[in-house]
Amino acid sequence: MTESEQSTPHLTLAAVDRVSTINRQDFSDTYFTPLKPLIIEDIAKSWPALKKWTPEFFKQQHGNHQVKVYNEGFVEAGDSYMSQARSIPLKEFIDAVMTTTQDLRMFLYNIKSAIPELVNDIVYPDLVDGLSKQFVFMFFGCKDSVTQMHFDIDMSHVFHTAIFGRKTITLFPFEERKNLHRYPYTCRSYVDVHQPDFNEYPGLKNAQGYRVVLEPGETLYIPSGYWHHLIYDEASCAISLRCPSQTWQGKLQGFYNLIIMSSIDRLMNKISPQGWFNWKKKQAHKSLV
Ligand SMILES: O=C(O)CCC(=O)C(=O)O
Repeated sequence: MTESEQSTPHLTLAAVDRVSTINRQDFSDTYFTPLKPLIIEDIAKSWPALKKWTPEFFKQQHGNHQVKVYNEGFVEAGDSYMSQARSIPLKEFIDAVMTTTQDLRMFLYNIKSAIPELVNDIVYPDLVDGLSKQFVFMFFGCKDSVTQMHFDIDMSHVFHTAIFGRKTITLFPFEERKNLHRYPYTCRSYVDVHQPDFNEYPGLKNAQGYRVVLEPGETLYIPSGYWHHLIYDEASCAISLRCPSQTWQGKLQGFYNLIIMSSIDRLMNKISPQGWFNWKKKQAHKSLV
């Protein structure tokens, strides 16, 4: 293990490289093409959002919007990715964020379609081509929220900027799916990366990943297909900008995941929720996927 690596009992986690700024060429050569994560400290420095977006601002200016909120329920048998949501006014959610500690999050909230004026408070970085202007996702949650280990179904590259609130993020390359005991036909793994159980999930002993604490104002580049697990160390609001995978392999994988894999999972969840979940669990424990 090098000096930059940390380890919880046997989990091998390297530190993520960190720069204040980077030019397009260096980013492409060292991180984007080889799919290596990076923290970029200054991407968001000029974003009005950094000063303007406080819980109070959202409550005062946009409190009457209905928003979907998620909790740990979306890991239960029979639930597809993104199920188990309930809808509440944003001001009610903000009250929960400001006064409680619990797993309660707005997840993949597209500000471009929901509150388009918010997009004026961010500035698209000039690091890559093809950043989506249509999908500008906000992730907003109470202290102690947890976004469980998953990879993004469409295999996009993600630039995740913390507007406020600190998060601890654990990352693994897509190729570590066997070691993470992926549940087949899903983009989910149920391993606990903070208290790893090597008896239940022996593949974890071989998994090679990264861990980073993302501070407010910093941007984490999450390469296409990377697994990510997030703990909200503080009440937190973040924005993810995304662009499609540049490789044919990534594009095909994204197409397969979205059109075929998720349809099969949804169908089987309807036909036999518990049976299907048990089968996936068994396969995941065998590490066959
Ligand atoms: O911040 C979160 O809770 C999840 C972020 C995420 O999964 C993403 O940006 O793709």
